Amino acid sequence: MRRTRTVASTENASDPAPGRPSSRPPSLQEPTEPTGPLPPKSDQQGAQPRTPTGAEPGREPSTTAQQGEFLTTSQGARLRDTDHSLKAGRRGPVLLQDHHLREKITHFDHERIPERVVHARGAAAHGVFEGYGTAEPVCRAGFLAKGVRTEVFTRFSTVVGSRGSMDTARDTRGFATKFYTEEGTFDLVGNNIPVFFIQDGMKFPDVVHAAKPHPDREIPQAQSAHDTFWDFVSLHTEAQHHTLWFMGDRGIPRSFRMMEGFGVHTFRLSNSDGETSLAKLHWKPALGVHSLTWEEAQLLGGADPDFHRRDLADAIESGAYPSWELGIQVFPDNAEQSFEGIDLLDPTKFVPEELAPVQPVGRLTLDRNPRNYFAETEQVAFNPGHLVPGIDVTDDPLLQVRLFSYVDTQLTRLGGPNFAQLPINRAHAPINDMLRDGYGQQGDHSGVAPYQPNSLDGGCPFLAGEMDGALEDLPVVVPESVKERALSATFEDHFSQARLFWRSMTPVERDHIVDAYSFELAKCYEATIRERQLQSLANIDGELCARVAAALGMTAPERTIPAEDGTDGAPVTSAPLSQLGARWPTDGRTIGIVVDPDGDNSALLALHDAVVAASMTPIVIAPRGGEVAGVPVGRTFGTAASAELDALLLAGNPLTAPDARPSVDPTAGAPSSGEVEPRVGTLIDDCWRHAKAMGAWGEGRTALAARTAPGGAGLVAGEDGRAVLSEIRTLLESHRVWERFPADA
Ligand code: HDD
Repeated sequence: MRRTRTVASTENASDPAPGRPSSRPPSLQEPTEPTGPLPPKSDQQGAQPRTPTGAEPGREPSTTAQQGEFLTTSQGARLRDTDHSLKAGRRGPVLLQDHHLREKITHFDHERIPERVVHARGAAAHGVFEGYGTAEPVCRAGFLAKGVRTEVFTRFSTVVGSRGSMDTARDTRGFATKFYTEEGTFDLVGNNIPVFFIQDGMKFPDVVHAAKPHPDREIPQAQSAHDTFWDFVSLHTEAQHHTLWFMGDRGIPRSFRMMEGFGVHTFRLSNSDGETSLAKLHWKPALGVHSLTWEEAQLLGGADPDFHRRDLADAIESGAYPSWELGIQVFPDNAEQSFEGIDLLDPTKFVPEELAPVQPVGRLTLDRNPRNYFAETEQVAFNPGHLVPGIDVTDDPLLQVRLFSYVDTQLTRLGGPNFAQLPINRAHAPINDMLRDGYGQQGDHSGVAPYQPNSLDGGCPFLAGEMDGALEDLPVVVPESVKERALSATFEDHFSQARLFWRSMTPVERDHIVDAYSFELAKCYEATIRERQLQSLANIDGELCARVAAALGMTAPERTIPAEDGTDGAPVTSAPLSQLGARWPTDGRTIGIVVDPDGDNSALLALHDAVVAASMTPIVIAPRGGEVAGVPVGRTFGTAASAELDALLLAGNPLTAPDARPSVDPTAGAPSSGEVEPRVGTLIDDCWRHAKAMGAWGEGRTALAARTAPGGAGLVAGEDGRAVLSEIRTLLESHRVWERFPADA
């Protein structure tokens, strides 16, 4: 059946009737007069997978852009034409009366909404949370009860960059989860770092102004490596601890799937007997915590700015669903609200797991990609004030200010007070509020008495009692005090936990931290800022300061604040802070397989399938696109990049450069027969430098041996691709071949 119509012209009698071929010369024919649905393009024919991961594209109508038979206006009137404005004559002026034109352009003009003032760039997924029931002794929230499954939506983000900035910038990552529970929506709006920049929300605009691009030239984008940022953190030494975390590897995660998440603040939990505890909330990723190298992060910023977004969507689409365990650290709800000398209301402090173990209370699994980025990921509105019975806030002065900020920002960003009615923000619990009218109101409320109590609407709705699962204002004692603009003296130590973090790092992680500070501070023009920051580093740790000062060619200052390690039972190091040393599942890891299409590829399909069966993603890399032995080529030699891969396999082909093969690398010179193909050689070199596991078999071993050190760590040479893959997978469990990084480089 034909779905399109041609324009019936009333002006030119010589025009053909609708649907008939035009008699005008081809150059004068309208370019857009399709007479039926276009045939599929050649790459859409046959059984070729069309999604990036090879998953079958959705066929149901809800996954198509438009539904219904005819294109209509927003009022449902069917349209004959949507390509031509209504004009006074073919070449005449456009008529104001063209309703469809005005509607189309007006709507387009207003398609954008303000991006988030922070956390503008993000990616999200739907999923499910299942409670273990283990939280019951301390928390009565229904969604934590054993076996209860709750729908969730999680959005990950960078903080500083704009909506179009790159994913791999060095930055803190947001980790915000909306639990659509039966008792109302609970939002856990956290980060991938357990401490925050500032102790009082009053300073939030200041730290954000300092971190965002300079207001005169609006540069640099999505960077902390600039004067205003380091000016702020060196003047506000409370920011030093958080900054150290993201100067470390956690500032450049390998994947959203491989990040921890933290609620940061201390929350107050209550159980069904009304007993309260203080608690910190943690997300522990099933895949472990892993990072890019700084070089990879920078390269990906250009080669694939959507790296994290793509990684999340591809993993979910291919069935490698990321998951995290929710855990709680529980502390007695004492009058001081402190634990082992740590003020639990100070958001620049965390509690080492050695002092309070993280107890698992449930599991989050993300298993569905959003269908529409704008409707879901862009319009989702989180708020740390969205709480459920059993979970309450504390007096942390950062959290208290957040409780104001999140609703306030949505009023501008989402255009009015009814953003909770947007589908992604709608609670899954029954809603029976008395909020009325306002911009964007979708409700058609009945009744005459939206006030409480009333006698005209039968007194409805009624107030819930304790037994009806009502939110409770816990009877917390507010100590007698005076109004003042000040912080508690227990917030004054800005350095000892930063020192704990630094000392808990392995040598290679310390190297990365030194390199990061050296990079960032070298980008600051003002010497006074560098000097002041070195002073803070000296107060954290002398070795850290000396190494950064040496890299900057500056003199390391002496510490001005005494180090107080080990006081109050605080550990000097904390093992869980390091990302190294354990082994993790390899689900969703990306394996590059370099092949020569002219070689023997009889085992390639089986190898490809073995990678898929191991829940990893194979990417075949060949000199040209198309297919090799029934496997689609994912990258050509010219587009493959080490940064995109977790490991590299060199299939049993020679991978040498024939004399005639042109080199794309002008510095490589003309390769002679027998040399490793230059682009494959560069790929091997990069994978070596990025400490990727590499394997080869058959003739592929020659290429690997030619570009790597004999007996080098993380290299696997064998006779058979499947056996090599198995060893590579074991190496991948440690994420990288850490031995390749010189410990004292
Ligand atoms: Fe915030 C967004 C996390 C302090 C004000 N914040 C935002 C998001 C995350 C966080 C993950 C993105 C949510 C999304 O994906 O839509 N923010 C944090 C954490 C903090 C924190 C972990 C400290 C522990 N934030 C904080 C303070 C203020 C804000 C102190 C203001 C005083 N945050 C906002 C905001 C944002 C936001 C301006 C921007 C967009 C939005 O809220 O919806 O209101």
